[in-house]
Amino acid sequence: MQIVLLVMVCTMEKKTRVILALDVTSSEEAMRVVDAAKNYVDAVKTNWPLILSAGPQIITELSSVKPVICDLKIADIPNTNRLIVEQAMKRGASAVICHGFPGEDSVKSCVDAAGGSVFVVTEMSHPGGKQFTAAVADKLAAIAVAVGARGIVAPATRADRIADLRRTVGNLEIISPGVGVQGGKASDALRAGADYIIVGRTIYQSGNPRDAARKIAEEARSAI
Ligand code: BMP
Repeated sequence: MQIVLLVMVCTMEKKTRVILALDVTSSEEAMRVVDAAKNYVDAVKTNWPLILSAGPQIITELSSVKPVICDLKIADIPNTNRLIVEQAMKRGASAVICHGFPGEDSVKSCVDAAGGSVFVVTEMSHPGGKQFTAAVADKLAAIAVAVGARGIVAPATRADRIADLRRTVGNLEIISPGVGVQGGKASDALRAGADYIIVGRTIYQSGNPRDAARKIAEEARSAI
């Protein structure tokens, strides 16, 4: 499993720049959407709706098709964070997403357990993201740098903030949700400095996930 894990971590391509947010609630639907969209996405992000409905083995199933980012938004004390990350990595996750607000020691615990492959949430993309996370986003990004995380999550709904946060994180990876239904544009986010955009409903709720993913990948390609 250790060897498989290393291979998956190393092979998240930077080709389409699209990460599919697979917030569906059955394994059948998940595999249908990922199979349709797989040629137009570099990775799949899975979150609680799918993990709770399909069971944690869905991480392993999906990882046979694409690298899987486990978006568990981990936010606990260091020991509990470590235990959560170990379970996700054991099942084939290529990366995990954690919150930074529990503090540097908690984020570092995730980084150690994931072999570095951790994205730290900064300013969140929804309107409420401005209420608390916006004010501390630069500090959260600085924690990601300090502990050697792989990257950060930054809002496509506020592309100017991606540009600000890029100045803080240097060459760490920026993955950016909020494209499509939330109002952000793939091209704006990438031009502002995102490495990847994260797209969910615009793909999985469309009647044709393959075409929807292709269109976003084309927009991404034209922006870089
Ligand atoms: P959608 O494209 O359907 O809006 O999905 C966006 C995905 O990104 C969801 O899985 C959501 O949990 C996640 N996300 C987000 O929208 N904003 C953030 O600030 C952080 C996220 O992880």
